[in-house]
Amino acid sequence: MTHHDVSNEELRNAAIEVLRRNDLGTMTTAAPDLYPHMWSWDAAFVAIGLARVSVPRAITELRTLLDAQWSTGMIPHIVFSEDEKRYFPGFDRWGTATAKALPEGVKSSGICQPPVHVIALQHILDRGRENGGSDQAAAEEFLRESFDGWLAWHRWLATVRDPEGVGLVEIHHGWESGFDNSPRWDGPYAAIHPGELEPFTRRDVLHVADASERPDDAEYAKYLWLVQQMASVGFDDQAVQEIVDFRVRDVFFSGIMAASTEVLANLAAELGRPEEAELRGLAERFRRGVASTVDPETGLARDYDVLAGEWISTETVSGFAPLVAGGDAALLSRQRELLQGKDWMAFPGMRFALPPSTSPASAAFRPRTYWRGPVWPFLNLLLGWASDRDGQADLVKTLRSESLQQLADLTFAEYYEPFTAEPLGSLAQAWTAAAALEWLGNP
Ligand code: 2M8
Repeated sequence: MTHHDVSNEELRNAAIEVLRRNDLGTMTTAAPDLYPHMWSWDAAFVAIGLARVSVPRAITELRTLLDAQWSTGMIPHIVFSEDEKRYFPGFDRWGTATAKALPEGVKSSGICQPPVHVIALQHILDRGRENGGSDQAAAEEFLRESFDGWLAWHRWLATVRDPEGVGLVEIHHGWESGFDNSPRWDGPYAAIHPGELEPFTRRDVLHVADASERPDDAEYAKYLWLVQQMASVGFDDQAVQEIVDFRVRDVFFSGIMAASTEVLANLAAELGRPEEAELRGLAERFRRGVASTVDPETGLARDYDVLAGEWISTETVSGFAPLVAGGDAALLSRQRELLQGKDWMAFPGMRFALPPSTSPASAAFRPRTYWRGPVWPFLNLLLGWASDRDGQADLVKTLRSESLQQLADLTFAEYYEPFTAEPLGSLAQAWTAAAALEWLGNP
């Protein structure tokens, strides 16, 4: 199936319509039914897309998220809307209401997601400056107003989640990675044996065509067990780290941390802030941390299971964390070769030359199951952004043209089957529409 007949203008209008339908006023839901709340890293990509349409509305998106920042500096992974019915686990089940660090009047989860936000902030500034006038003024004002919030967020990650300064962010739930049921986490989850769980009914499976596109029940029980463990200690950072059954140094999260902290250092320089040097140092620490995980044989970056004391070697797209982080030229060039090679973008028979979440060459590959194989459009946008930063015009061109063809089916699916391009998961997913808008650029 091809979509030659869809013009860029039609694609743009359809993407704008998806964002409009998910817009609750001051937050954009990640998807209309499956995810009726704001998700942290989705919001960053949504802001990138919105900035192509309305700079003030993009600012509002990041401001809403930042308003939910905990007093510790953590930005929570879900900011709940008033919709109590469709998503599980909701605010009540999270048990964050009594957490000391939760700001007054905010309903959020008690974990975080990768820090893409400052990259989004830079996009808002770029669009504001292109447009000039009130857009520029609003974007620059938002930078000044929000800088301390982003600084606190990055400092929290660098201290609380990397206390030993190894340059890798430790996560306490697969949900924090954003790659929920990726084979990356099969080892750590296999070691978890949930204790007594409060009973629950899943709702996510009601919103997809086929339950096998989502994680299974045993996986969900473990997800909820970890939430219950954290709630039992009031989501206190120190206590969570002591008792939680999932402690992993997440290399892809760390790659984003490195890239984003470098952008924050640039913004600090622009504002003449004294924290610039501190931020450059942090960015370098995380770049090195990410590079230190690379398996010399496969060339892919790895996660580290702290509780088991072992590396996690999987053939997932997170292995390309160095490409996001930036840094060592030889490492990056080897990684680009791998990415464009036969196990990834050039795997035989794929509908588009786009990296699947797990390599089809891996035994763990499942073409239709969520983070176990399908192609995720927002990730390709992130890889494109990093490649553009590093002057890789050819790679950007390929990612862009293949992505635009994929997205021309106008479903804006959460993820796609790599060989048939079948849209899977939720349709009208906000960050997929945002990726289309950013790839299209200004009209
Ligand atoms: C998925 O995760 C949520 C839990 O956070 C879920 O399955 O309920 C992931 O794809 C995550 O990366 C994403 O941010 C979220 C919303 O799109 O959905």
